[in-house]
Amino acid sequence: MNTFPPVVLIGAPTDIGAGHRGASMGPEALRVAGIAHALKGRGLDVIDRGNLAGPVNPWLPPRDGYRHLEEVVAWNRAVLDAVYAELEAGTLPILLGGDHCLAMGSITAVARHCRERGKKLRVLWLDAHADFNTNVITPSGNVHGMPVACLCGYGPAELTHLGGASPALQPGEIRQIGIRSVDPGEKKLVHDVGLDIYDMRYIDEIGVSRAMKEALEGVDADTHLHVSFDVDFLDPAIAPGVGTRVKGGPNYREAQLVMEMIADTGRVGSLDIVELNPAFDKRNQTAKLAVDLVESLFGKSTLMRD
Ligand code: 4U7
Ligand code: MN
Ligand code: MN
Ligand code: MN
Repeated sequence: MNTFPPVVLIGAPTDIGAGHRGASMGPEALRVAGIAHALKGRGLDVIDRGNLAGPVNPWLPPRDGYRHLEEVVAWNRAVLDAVYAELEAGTLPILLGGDHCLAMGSITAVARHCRERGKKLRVLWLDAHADFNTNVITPSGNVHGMPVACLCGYGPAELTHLGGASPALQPGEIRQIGIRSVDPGEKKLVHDVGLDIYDMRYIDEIGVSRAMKEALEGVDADTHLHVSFDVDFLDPAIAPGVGTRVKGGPNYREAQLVMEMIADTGRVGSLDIVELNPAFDKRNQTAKLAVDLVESLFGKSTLMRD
């Protein structure tokens, strides 16, 4: 028997923060890959709320180190309101992105919810990238490379104060897993901030199992676990459908083990699935893989282990 509340799918079809077009097709690709059916197969109640609306992508060059800042803010406000409403209603929101800038809205909502309920928050950031750039150090101006920095209070007021108070998140509340691409300025900033990063070198040395045990340390009955799953976390050999491929990511079994160990905590309260880009995919294989992994995240496993 699962102990999950009803899960709610919220599509955010935009690539407003990305450097390639196409993540806007992510929500539909995940639906076509059968995400609702798969979750129902886990015994969950699933409600698909359809897609949020927001500004079109004007596809302009960066201004003051940000591309499309105004549109990024509009999309994140919509995400924040939608995710917060679900948490208030006691459901488990799954954000179908969309690019990773949208995690600012979802995590700001989750953080506000946790503060109000006196719950502990732990964010697991599964990604090839640290997403800790600012407008000064960014090599691209793309805001999907900045959400963690903004959540921790480093960024423009429009984004750092999305939910009112800033920072939305303390660096100590987040664990990054699978990281293997960090830009030069970003490297110094994550070091200075003291971000807890389980990069691929560390995972290679100690293995997924030990790394995940460490990343999940301190998660207890009072903890809300938010998983922000950037699909480029996965090795591009198994997940080509992303805009920013970085070789040397987790293989199929390693990724499954990550999800299975998160599931074992029983504390998953919200999820982002972002950066899926069907324009780069082959026969929707990356979307299907993401759905397969999400099944594990919600407790699918080969054997009964309790
Ligand atoms: B994603 C990058 F320079 N760091 O800032 C940047 F390598 O959400 C990539 O993790 C950011 O996919 C990738 O543009 C953002 C680049
Ligand atoms: Mn990312
Ligand atoms: Mn990434
Ligand atoms: Mn990306």
